[in-house]
Amino acid sequence: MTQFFKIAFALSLSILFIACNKTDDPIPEVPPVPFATQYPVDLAAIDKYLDDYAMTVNANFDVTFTKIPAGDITTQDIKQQYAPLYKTVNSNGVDYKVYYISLREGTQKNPSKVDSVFVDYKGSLLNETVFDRNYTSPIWFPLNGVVRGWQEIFPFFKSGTVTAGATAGDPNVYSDFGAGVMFLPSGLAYYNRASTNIPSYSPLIFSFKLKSVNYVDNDFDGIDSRDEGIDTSLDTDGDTFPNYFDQDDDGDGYLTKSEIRINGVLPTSFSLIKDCSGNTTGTKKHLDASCH
Ligand SMILES: [Ca+2]
Ligand SMILES: [Ca+2]
Ligand SMILES: [Ca+2]
Repeated sequence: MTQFFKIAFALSLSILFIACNKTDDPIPEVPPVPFATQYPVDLAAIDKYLDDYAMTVNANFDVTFTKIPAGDITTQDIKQQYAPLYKTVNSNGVDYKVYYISLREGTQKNPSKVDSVFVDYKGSLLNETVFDRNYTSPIWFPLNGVVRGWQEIFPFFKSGTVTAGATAGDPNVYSDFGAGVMFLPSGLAYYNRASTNIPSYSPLIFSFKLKSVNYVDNDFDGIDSRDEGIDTSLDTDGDTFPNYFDQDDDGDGYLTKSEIRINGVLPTSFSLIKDCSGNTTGTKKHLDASCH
């Protein structure tokens, strides 16, 4: 890996740190409690919320939560309405159960955990406080620059189709996009870092609409990060820089970007990259140190 990309890698980590701490009015951190101590508290609170609240979804996939009055035994709670799925996420030595609801999967591009997503979303606390809402004009976020829970859940969804507005200057029209809800334990959100609207150790609820996805090529080697073993931090040459942050993946001294070119042109998809025999079925050239 070149010195430039070692610097770029370090820089990206510092950007991530800043993004994780972006708050309008930071409040001093409280000492962190052990993650394994806080997690069962959060999970119990989330489970109770799913039992105590009902959820309504309108035609635009805007989500509203309503507390079921005591004594009301006819209104279905969220578990009964939607049977939330969950993903187990290991972080800081804890296996977190992360509930999510798929209202619609979407049809087009699904992001990896480092790609950028263009989303409408609403964030709320379990006490009904809405701490952030953007349901009308989507915003771009790099998934490696926001809370961990987003990285884990957005890959289950896809964007939809985009068409230009009827008249020049009209906003794009998005249809068939993915839409869902996630319920994050605080250990996969801001944990002990409080902000004006989010107290320390707050589980967070996000409802979202995934309007668009941009595939990211973190090391500019011509291969999207999602095709470079992002989930396993694959490191072919074992130099401690994962392939998606390494310009010479197999460490043979030849840049990936030059190894994968076909007649001088970068292939348009990972599957088209050649192996040493000129086929596409064997070990790709940029992952095979014995050829270039
Ligand atoms: Ca790349
Ligand atoms: Ca490497
Ligand atoms: Ca190489």
